[in-house]
Amino acid sequence: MLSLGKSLKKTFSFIGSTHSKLDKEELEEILVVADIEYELVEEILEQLPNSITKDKFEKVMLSFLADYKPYDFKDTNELEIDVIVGVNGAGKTTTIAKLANFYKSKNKKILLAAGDTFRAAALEQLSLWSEKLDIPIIKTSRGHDPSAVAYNAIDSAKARDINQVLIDTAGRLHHQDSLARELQKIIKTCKKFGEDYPTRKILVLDGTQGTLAINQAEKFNELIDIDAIIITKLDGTSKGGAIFSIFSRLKLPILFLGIGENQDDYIDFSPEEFILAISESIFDKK
Ligand SMILES: Nc1nc2c(ncn2[C@@H]2O[C@H](COP(=O)(O)OP(=O)(O)OP(=O)(O)O)[C@@H](O)[C@H]2O)c(=O)[nH]1
Ligand SMILES: [Mg+2]
Repeated sequence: MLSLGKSLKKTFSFIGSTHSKLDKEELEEILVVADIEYELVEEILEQLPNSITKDKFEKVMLSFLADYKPYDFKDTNELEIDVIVGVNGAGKTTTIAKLANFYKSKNKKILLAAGDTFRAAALEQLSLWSEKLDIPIIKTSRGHDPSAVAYNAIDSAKARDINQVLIDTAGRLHHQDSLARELQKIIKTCKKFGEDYPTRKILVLDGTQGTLAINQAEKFNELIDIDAIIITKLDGTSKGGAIFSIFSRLKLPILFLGIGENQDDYIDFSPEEFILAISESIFDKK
């Protein structure tokens, strides 16, 4: 598996050569171009002296992690349900393939649920992953109620000794309000099965969207209380700085980062490593 620093090379490649010291203005420019939210950049700079070294920079950046808690995956054989949400094109369906791959490596038995009944192609896309990964899928025809798909999937998982259900959802409907209602209904349906079957709500964000992704995260969080985030497309962006805003501002755990279109194109995320990767791109090695 690639290291976080290597995978994020593109993100910070604009910095060019590294420095031994920077003044505030120089650092401000670098952080803003990397797409760290401006208010956060100001907060970071406030805590730094005018002549900034690698050590001082790292110390201040790490202080933003105080309340960050990584997601605690319990090693369990009980049935768990993941509902994957996010705006259209964020990478939900591809991320389901990655999650399925991840759970497979933990010897879980998985079932996919094609809860994006809005787009005909969505059904086909998830069916292709189901074939490729050799994982069963529950689907219905286009336009049908996605909550019914979720219900059938969980019901069938209980009967078939399956311990992980992954539910795909639509990113767009005719109206924004109807999408909100649809997602809430899907989650309510999952919860009908009771506390013994925990439902995780995982938000997929497109890493190339930079700070826009933060607004999306706030909206989804208000709507359905997000449990964890996955950020995709970090293989092709220079806006990875938004990740810093996401974990330091929202305090939501980041499960992993997507770095490509295949089922194994993901890397573990550690905020400490992420901060060190930024720092190594900016400052000379000691
Ligand atoms: N380079 C790159 N491409 C990705 C990544 N994740 C997803 N994609 C691509 O982004 C496009 C959209 O991904 P989907 O998984 O279809 O996104 P979605 O959120 O399911 O989209 P809708 O179903 O339309 O809402 C596809 O072409 C994916 O192959 C990633 O980590 N890196
Ligand atoms: Mg999709």
